[in-house]
Amino acid sequence: MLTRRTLMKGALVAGAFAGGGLAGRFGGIANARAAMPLVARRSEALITDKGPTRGVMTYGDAEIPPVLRMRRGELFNLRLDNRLDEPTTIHWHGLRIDNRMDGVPFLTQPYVYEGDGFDYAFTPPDAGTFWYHPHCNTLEQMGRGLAGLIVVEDPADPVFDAEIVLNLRDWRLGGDGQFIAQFKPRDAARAGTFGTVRTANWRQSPQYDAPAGGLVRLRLAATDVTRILALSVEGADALVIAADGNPAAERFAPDHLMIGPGQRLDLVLRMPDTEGAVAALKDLRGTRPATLATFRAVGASLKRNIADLPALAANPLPEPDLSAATELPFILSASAEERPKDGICGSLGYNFWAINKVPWADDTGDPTAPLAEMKAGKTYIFNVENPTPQVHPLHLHGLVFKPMNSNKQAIRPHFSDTYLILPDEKVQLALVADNPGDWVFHCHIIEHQKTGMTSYVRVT
Ligand SMILES: [Cu+2]
Repeated sequence: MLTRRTLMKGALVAGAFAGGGLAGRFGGIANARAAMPLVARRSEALITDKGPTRGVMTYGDAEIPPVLRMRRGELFNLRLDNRLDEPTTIHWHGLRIDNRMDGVPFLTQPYVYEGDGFDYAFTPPDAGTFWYHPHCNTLEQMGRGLAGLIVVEDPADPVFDAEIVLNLRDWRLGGDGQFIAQFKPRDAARAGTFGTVRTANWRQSPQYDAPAGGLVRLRLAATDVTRILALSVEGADALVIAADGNPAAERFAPDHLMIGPGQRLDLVLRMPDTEGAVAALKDLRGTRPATLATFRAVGASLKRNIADLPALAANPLPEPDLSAATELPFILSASAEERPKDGICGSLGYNFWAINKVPWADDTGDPTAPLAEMKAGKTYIFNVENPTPQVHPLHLHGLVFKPMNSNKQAIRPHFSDTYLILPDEKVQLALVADNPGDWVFHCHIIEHQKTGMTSYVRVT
C-alpha cells in the first residue's frame, strides 16, 4: 500500500523525473498568496535536430511554459506581463472561476497590449489536470507555443511513486525547422491544418524514467490547435483515473481512446517490473501511428498493485436536475458568409463555420448577442447537433456539463468542459448554470473557432 514514506519518495521522484523544463521555476507548490509574474515573450526552442526554431512564443524563463501548480480551495495569483509584440490574454481552460478572470478579450477583460500586464486572481474549486493558453490571435499564439499545463492538487489525493506531466502538441515547421504558415484555408474548411512535427513537452518522443513496478500518475493534455488523438499505452498496464479534470466513475484502459484539442486525461501507469523495460504512450489515429513518449523502468521493482490505488478526491460539481431542465438548441454547420473584418486579435480572413447559422468569427464571437441566456442555478440541456463531416471538440468556459443520450457513441456519464462531437452526432449536454457571466462556447480546433464556430452564452 502507499504510505507516508512513499509520499516522500514520490515527491523526490517526481522532481527528479520532471526534466525538460517540466517543473521550471514554478514547479513546486507555489506560495498561493504572492502574485507570481509570468512573462509572455518571443523566444527560440530546440524542437528539431535542425537547430533552434525561431519565432517561438512562450511563458516564463524556461524553454517550455511552466506547469502551474495550484491547490484546490486556495487563492492563486499571477501577473501576466505581455512582452510579445501583440495583444494577448490568458484563459484557464476547465477552471470554474470568476468570469472576470476567464481571459476572453472584450467579453470578460480588456486586451492586454504589448508592454502591459493583467493580474489574475482566483480560487480553483476543483482538483485535476487543466491548462492555460491565450484567447487572442489564438491560432498564431498557441501554434507558436503559448500553452501550458495546470495541476490543481488536493491534499486528499492518493500518493503516487512518480508523476509525469505531458503537454502534447504539434508544430508547423518546414524541413529547416522553421515555422511555415499556420494554416491552409482549404484545410481550415475541413478537419483543420495539421502540424508537421509532433512533440510531448516540446520534444519528439521523449523518454522518462520511472520506478520499476511503481504507480505513475501521467497527466496529459491535448494542447494542439488541430489534432485529435486515439491514445493507447503499450508495454504497461494503464487505467484512466480522470478525464477533463474530473475523476472517472469507473476506471478503464485507454484503448484507442479519442481525445481532442483541449481535453485532458489522468492515467495511472503500472510500470514494468524489469529494470530497463520500456512502456509507450501511442497515438493510433489515422494512417501514421506515433509514439508520443516512452517510460523506462528504473531500480528494483516496487511491486505495486494497480488495483490498490485509492479513489481520487471528488470535486464539488453541480448535479443537473433533469426534471426541471430547459432545452437549448446548438446546431453546427458550414458557412459561406463573406470574409470577416480584421480584429484586434487577428482574423484568418474567412468564415467557414457557424453555430445556429451565425458565423461568429474570431476568438470571442459577436459580443453584442449571446446565443442563449440562462438563469443562475437552473438546469439546462444543450441539444447539440453536428451535421458537418468533421469532428469538433466543443469547449464551454466556466461551467461543466454531463454528456447524455448520444445517437453515435456510448456515453460515460462524466463531468467535462470539452465534448468531442462526431459527424452526424446529436448529443445532449446537461449542466447547471451556476456561474454567472458570459461564457464562450466554441470549437477547440482553433481554425474552426477563428472562422466562425465560436459563440457565447450568458448566465445571469
Ligand atoms: Cu471544429
